[in-house]
Amino acid sequence: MPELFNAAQWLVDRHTAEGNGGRTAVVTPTRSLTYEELSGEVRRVAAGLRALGVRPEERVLFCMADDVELFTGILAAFRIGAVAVPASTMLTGAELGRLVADCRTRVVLGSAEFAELVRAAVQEAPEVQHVVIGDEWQRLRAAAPGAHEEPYPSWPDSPALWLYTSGTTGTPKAAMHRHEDIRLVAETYGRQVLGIGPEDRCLSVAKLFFAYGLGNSMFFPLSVGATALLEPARPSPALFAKRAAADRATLLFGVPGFLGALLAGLDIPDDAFATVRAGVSAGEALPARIYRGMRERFGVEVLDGIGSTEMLHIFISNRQGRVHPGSSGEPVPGYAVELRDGEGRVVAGEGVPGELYVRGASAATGYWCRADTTRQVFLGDWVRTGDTYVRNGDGTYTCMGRTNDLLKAGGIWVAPAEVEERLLAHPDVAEVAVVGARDADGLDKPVACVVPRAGREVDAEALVAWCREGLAAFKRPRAVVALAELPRTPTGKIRRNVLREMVRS
Ligand code: 3SK
Repeated sequence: MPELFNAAQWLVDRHTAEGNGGRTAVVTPTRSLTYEELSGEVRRVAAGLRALGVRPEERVLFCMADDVELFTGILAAFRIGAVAVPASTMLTGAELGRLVADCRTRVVLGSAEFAELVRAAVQEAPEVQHVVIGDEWQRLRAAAPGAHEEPYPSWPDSPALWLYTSGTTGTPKAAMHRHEDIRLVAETYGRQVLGIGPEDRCLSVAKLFFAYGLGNSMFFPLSVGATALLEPARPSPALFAKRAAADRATLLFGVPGFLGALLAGLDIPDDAFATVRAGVSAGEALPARIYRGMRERFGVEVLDGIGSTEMLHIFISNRQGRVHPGSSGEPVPGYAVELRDGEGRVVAGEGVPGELYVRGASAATGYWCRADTTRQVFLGDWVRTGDTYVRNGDGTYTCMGRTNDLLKAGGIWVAPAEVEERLLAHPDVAEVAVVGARDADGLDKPVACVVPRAGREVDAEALVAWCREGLAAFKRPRAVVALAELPRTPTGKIRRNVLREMVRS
């Protein structure tokens, strides 16, 4: 039999066993927990989940704010051998309902502020038997004896975590990760790139329901007995700057749009990030202007990198003191990358574009119940990213955009087809194509190119409001362009490259 490995034991209990239980594990705006306290809390929640009948390998879905409850809930699921499914709090009820139904969870946990969203979602998922919302959490954590129970004897390959992504291909699907993947990303990117140590204090704009946020705020700090600074609220630049200063953040994890907003914030003191020893950016390529601005104004060197939900975290990254501005950097130790042409042949040479493939042990085992998509994305040891890259002369890699039509807005995947479907349901819309338009910083924003129905007009504001009503807000088009017709190929395909050029100018 393989050795046993339980990620919760490794991330939490180990520190107390090694005599470091008194160190601070988590700080929120209202409370803080030592490792010993965190361990006790995780055990209580674990016992509560067991009392609900959650069995090893069963999914538990969380739609919760970044706070002690979500933090301990995810760790408790690992502890009892169940599968944590942290879901986005930014979805509509119907969107969340599809995830709840897809993962076939019987237990859904929600924070009070997302009660309405969770209640709407579970309407769509008849298999759900227990919904724990807001104050009911106190009953869950207090009800069950068994806090003394040992962690579930999981193996390194046991399933631990499912993360829904629309990346690579359109509809959301769960990338399935093992207990071992958590240790791997902490030891590769966390230790070998960030050099994270027990004195670090990690503050992340990305929430725990993103792979990026979960690494930043849980796996990396807990793997070395460091401190996670959790922020339950939506992170505005002013709030983030205040938290960073008040809680002496040493590692600051952002996305390009947010770092750009920090730079634009005239009310943010230049010394707000004086305690920060390194910044990190992921989600989309960091424009060189923002990299330089962060260094010049705040004295923060931001390490841009690219990761994916499929690989669990960042696998190409810049290094401290060796940043190539505008690039994603070099492969992280433990990962290999290749650029391939449309036929899957490796392309060599500086500046030759190709689709980025990555190989590394933290790759997901596949997508839950998506055999076809799994076969398209996970090719033996290699994983297709869907991003086009070039290799630079110094061994770094630069992103050229998406290989397919998907785009990222604010670092979050948006499937144009989903936005188009919503717009096509509007009575004024005959045809539509959603494409990414680059702003002045080179960041993509979804733009809807709309052909109105005969006798109707395109009312941009009304169409954006229509999207806001039926879709998560981040998916809404940031602009609407009226067209008499969509440009098409002779075989009738929309020429999205033409539209992209059109909306760019
Ligand atoms: O989008 C990214 O670059 C990313 C980074 C780290 C972990 C997960 C993701 C999707």
